[in-house]
Amino acid sequence: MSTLAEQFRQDGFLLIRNFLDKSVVENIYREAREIFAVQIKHVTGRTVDIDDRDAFENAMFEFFQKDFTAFRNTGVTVQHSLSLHQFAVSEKIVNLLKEVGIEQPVVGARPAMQFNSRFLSKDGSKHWKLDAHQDWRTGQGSLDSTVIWFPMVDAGADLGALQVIPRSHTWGLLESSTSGYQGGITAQLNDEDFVQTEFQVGDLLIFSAFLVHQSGNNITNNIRWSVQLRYNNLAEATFIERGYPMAYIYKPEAELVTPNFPTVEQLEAVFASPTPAV
Ligand SMILES: O=C(O)CCC(=O)C(=O)O
Ligand SMILES: [Fe+2]
Repeated sequence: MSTLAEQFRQDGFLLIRNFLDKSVVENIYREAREIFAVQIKHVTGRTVDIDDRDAFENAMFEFFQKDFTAFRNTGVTVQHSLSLHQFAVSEKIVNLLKEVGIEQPVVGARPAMQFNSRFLSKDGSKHWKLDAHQDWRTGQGSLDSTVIWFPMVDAGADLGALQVIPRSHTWGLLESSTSGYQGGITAQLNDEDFVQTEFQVGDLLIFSAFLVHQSGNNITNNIRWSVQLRYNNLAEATFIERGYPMAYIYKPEAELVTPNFPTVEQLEAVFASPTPAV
């Protein structure tokens, strides 16, 4: 057995240095900011330089304050970006999954991105970071279900990079206050068992969906931009036996999001010209 797979099975995670092409990460990060910039302009009236980190992130905070619904929807839209999805099924990632023993990977959930900052939380709530949890509880996929996590900016303890408990993937599914993302493990955990991970752009963390982990504490004024990818193994026996359960529920809104929209005139305008103005 390869040593990489051995170490992964033993520790429940691997932090692989300089694994990702920086330009690929930068591209996903850039597309995310470009998408946000459109709504920042729309909501705040500001044209922001996406390469001026502090100015851009201050505009993010202002956008969050001014229109929480648009902010949340834009955050979800960012998770649908083409660069992120392309990356999530890229050869590099698929090969890594196979290398750690996921023989037949399948996407477990939509690729996700997080924008962690206390300035992106309502009423001083803790909702911008996640308490100790195991991703398996939300995904409920194959027993070797695997998560990939990496920041798109250099991230250490101050920016609140992920904290993990090595080898906790063998502890079983721990009691938790909810199967959703808010709340967390209610079983007794020792703070000192958590290891603070630290990343340069290009480093990647891959871990078992049973590994206990939590968000670090971002004490900076910047946003911790990170990506989470989840996979199951189609070849894993209990996953087959359980009929490939899919616990992530993905469904349309029951009501029209924008009442009385669109008008016939708006549609006519869209379809009128053979070369629509962009
Ligand atoms: O990025 C984080 O701080 C936590 C992410 C995480 O654990 C998750 O999305 O399941
Ligand atoms: Fe998680």
